[in-house]
Amino acid sequence: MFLLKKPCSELAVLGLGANKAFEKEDGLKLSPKETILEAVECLEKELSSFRLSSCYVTAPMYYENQSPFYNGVCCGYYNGSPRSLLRFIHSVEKKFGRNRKNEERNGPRTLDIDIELFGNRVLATKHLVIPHERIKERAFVLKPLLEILPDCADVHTGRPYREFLENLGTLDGVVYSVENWR
Ligand code: PH2
Ligand code: MG
Ligand code: MG
Repeated sequence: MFLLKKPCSELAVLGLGANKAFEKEDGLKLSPKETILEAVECLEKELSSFRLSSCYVTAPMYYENQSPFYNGVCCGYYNGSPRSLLRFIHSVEKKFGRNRKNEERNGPRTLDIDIELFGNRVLATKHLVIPHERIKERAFVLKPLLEILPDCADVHTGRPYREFLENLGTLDGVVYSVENWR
């Protein structure tokens, strides 16, 4: 009798962001939007029933003196641990020019992928906090998140994320536009 390992897919929700062009090794330049789209092709291979929000052009938060961000949220079922998902995400960021050693905190980047949610899990380690600790203050995450998961709720309080978005008030000057990816 063999013990079959139980498949343990959980719905992973990822935040995507970019505001700096990425020059590939062959000299081809990708706009932030193109970079996210190419990264999505990598993510799609690891996440089943994959879904992607529209593309949101947003005002930079925290460090305001930089180009607008292209943001989106994607989700899909991931068969592995949050830690292994994080390792995978880091490999994708690196493939698209991310170099954590020489970048400013909250500054310009070719690609940023954050784990926002991982099923109903709550996790707080040095390298990974789930749900993402800043999700509730970020319209650039909440708005696309609610587009693909309208009833999604905070695991700590049970409050729907739509209430947190409402609490942020007007999105004028925060979300500049909503676009198609292609
Ligand atoms: N990411 C940051 C800092 N500020 N602002 C917006 N609008 N979108 C982002 O993705 C973003 C940001 C650091 O990761
Ligand atoms: Mg990040
Ligand atoms: Mg981030």
